[in-house]
Amino acid sequence: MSGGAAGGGTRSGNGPSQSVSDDPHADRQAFSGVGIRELVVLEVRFAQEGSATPHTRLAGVHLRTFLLIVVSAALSATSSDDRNNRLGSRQRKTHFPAGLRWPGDSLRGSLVSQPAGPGTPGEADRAPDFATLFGRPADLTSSAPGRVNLIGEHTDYNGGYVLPTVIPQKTFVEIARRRDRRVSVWSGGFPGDGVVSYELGSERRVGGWLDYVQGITWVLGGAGHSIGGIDARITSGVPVGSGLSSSAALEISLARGLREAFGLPVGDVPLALLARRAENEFVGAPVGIMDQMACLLAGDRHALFLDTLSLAYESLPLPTGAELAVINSGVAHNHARGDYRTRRAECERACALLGIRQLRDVGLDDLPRVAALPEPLGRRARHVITENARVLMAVEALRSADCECLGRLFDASHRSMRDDYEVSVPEVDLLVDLARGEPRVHGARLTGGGFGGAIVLLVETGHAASVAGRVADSYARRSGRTPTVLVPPPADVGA
Ligand code: GAF
Repeated sequence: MSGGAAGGGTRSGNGPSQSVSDDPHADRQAFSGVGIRELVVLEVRFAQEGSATPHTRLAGVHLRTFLLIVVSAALSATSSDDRNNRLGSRQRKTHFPAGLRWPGDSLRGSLVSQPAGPGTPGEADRAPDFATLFGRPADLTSSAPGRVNLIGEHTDYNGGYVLPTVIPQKTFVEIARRRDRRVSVWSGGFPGDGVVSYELGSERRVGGWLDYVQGITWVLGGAGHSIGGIDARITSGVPVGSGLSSSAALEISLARGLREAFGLPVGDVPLALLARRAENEFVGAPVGIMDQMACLLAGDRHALFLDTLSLAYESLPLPTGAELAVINSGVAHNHARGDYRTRRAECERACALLGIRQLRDVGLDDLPRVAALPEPLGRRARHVITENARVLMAVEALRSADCECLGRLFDASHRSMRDDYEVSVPEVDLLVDLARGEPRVHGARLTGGGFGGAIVLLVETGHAASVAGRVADSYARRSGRTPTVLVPPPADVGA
């Protein structure tokens, strides 16, 4: 399975390089188990309906897998009500000031340099190094990877389940402490901007890439963490506008670097929550918690099974029988149009009509009630409910190394995102169709927020690079777009 290490960093300066602590499971919490009710209902529904609908075809999952699901759920289940009561009080409500504009791809598309490789600080050859920019060496280098979500899309802001892993491409932030409270930053995505500066405590949204940096210093200061000024140099290989979490990779690499530079007593999960808060409240993007948690905690060759309500998580090894491939469609998602915000608002409206707090509170047996919602709310809610069930099934497929089942879940997830949640675009559908036409592909789906971006494929081991290359070539011919194979990373292709 291709994939990069969880982001961490090295410390430099006068002495030899030092490792910045990046154990992705340092403050791991036990995963609390899944609700048996949803799983039994899912099984019954499949038994009743066979493969009559796209949502039951998700499913072409065989009986053995179902029995495994039910038995393992029975062993670890907590009652749905108990779980909701226990977790409900921990959920924070975030308010988004009216009129805030989404940061948009004007930022996301140019935040970091595109062509950087997976294992280097990602700089273009002629990019100035830290010493050239700031006249002294950096104290430390911090990093965080991008992420690819295997399944569980648009579930995180509904209190649901997600299953991301990391990609090899990373964002790097080199940092040197200053004696004053000035923050001076250079970004490889905006070399023409030169070094941009502001004072700690005077952060103001400017509608550009600097907002992500300001958001992190703003949220740390607001939470009472004592930081001083820094010089910082940002480079990245995480492609922007591709649904692979370039924003969170920047937030987390910077937050992690500041934690190290100033010895901040903040654990990984609180740091992820602060980074999400920076994006929600300073940048103005109403994202969920998946990306920050994945960039901080997901590990190489492992999927992070995350309950976004309790923030309990578990690291699950990816099966050795299959590899991932990730292909960027070359269609940059454009959340500036507000599509993501619209979907989130539709979910909230569905909840209001159903009389529930969030879509996590309903399961597959509520689908008849959900179907009575006005369009498109019924389909939006159906996606979230069935996607949550698919994540739980995917977890069981991972546990039993059932790649065929996992692939079918990928396919079903894509259909649900395309038809019910309507976050795909024709180019991405074409990529998925081409991938599905490959005999060694178990499944393929749009990954990330959608409206463009990348697809993730589950491919028989040993064939990811060749399959991805063929799919990308065929897509380029038919769409006129320029796709990029990100996983396996270029260095691995043909190896
Ligand atoms: C974006 C958001 F940032 C995530 O929180 C998540 O909602 C995702 O879209 C969709 O699953 O990446």
